[in-house]
Amino acid sequence: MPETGMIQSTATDQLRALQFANLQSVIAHVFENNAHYHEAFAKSGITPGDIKNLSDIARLPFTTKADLRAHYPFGFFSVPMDQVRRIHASSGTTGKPTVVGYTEADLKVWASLVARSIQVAGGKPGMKVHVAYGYGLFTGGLGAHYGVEEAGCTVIPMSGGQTEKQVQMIMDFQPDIIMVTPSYMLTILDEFHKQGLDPRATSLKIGIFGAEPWTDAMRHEIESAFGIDAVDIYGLSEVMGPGVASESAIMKDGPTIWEDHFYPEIINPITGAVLPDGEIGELVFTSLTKQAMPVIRYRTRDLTCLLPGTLSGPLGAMRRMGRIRGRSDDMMIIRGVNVFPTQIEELLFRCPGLAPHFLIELTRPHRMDEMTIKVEARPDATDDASLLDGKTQLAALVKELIGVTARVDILMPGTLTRSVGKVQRIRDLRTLSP
Ligand code: DLL
Repeated sequence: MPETGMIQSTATDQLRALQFANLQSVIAHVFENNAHYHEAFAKSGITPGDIKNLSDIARLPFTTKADLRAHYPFGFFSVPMDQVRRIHASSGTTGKPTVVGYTEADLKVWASLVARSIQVAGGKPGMKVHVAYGYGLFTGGLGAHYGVEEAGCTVIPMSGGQTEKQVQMIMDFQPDIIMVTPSYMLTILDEFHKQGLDPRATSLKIGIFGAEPWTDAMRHEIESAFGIDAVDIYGLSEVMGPGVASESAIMKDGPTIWEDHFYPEIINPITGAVLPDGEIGELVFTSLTKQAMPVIRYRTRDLTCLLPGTLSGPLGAMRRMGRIRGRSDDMMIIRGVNVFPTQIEELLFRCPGLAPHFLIELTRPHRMDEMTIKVEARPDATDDASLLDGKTQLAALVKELIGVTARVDILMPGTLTRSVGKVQRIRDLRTLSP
């Protein structure tokens, strides 16, 4: 009997060999069929033949969102339009959306990877899955949808919004699994309370949450409120959509990247240098099997690290990613200190009486950045003294653990606008401040 370590290293070798073979074909494909890459490779003095092993990937130029936008709408496709079966788009905060396309084979791979994600989350054929990610140009709804079918489950294509109806469908259709953003799950939780229903008494067993950064503290909040297992699913439109990486319900130790289809790297966001596994930096992906719109070294702007695989069987050779701390776009620099909304989220769960509904307001009243955390009181926290404690404690924790001074405003329950999809945690009023 070979030792487990030996099996693992064989599986890793096989995975690396598969990745390299697919990398070579994808590079040849984009060099021939994508004007942007043809030019970008030529500029870097590289031809597909120069890529002789996986680490040569570091010689290839990066791709950014700006590159995709420059070819809006369909100029980044690497196949003729008549081979594109579906289009999605991600609406950035400003300007034109980023458009992505899929061939029939791409859609099959996508469905199979979402199905794999559902399986590692504990989903079994025959289960019912309530999909509350938005349907439409956003990849969340339809991406989840076809994966549910591929997993042999029954899909309930609810989409986002109509929160009252979400609750009714959960009560009446008795789903086993829900797929939704974590922030919208909290909105659904409010609705359960509003209707006087017990969220722990539903048929739900598993929640597959993603599309926005969230913390382990939020995981515990959702798990205990609904009595379910909550796992993390990661993805981005430019690379595929939901299901680029997903977390096992047994391990709950961060999403495993489906490395048979996507090659991950972590780079120093400033120098572009590749960082070793375990170090935090910007996540970069290269498509290994995409046809319609492969991306080479796509800079996600998501900050995380790569960790060793922990799944059993052949999937165990695939690495995990740490929880996303945030996107570089969401990083606030308060008097020289880098702060992410997830850091605030983590801390507010430690404070008595504070609800997980918060908004960070940035102002610049005296030419100095100031941060105000507006956070709601929990509906059951009516006692002024404990709320004052929560407020003082949050400000103290933020000062001690993040190193910035924040003002904390406690709001009445229900004051902040609720999310129906991706939540917006920052309101930047700095340009408006005198
Ligand atoms: O949000 C795809 C998706 C849908 C993933 C449903 C998971 C579930 P985009 O709209 O292109 O695609 O946004 C991608 O969302 O670069 C991250 O910043 C963030 N994101 C996605 N999943 C996670 C996650 C979809 N699990 C951007 N944790 C990504 C943290 C996430 N951030």
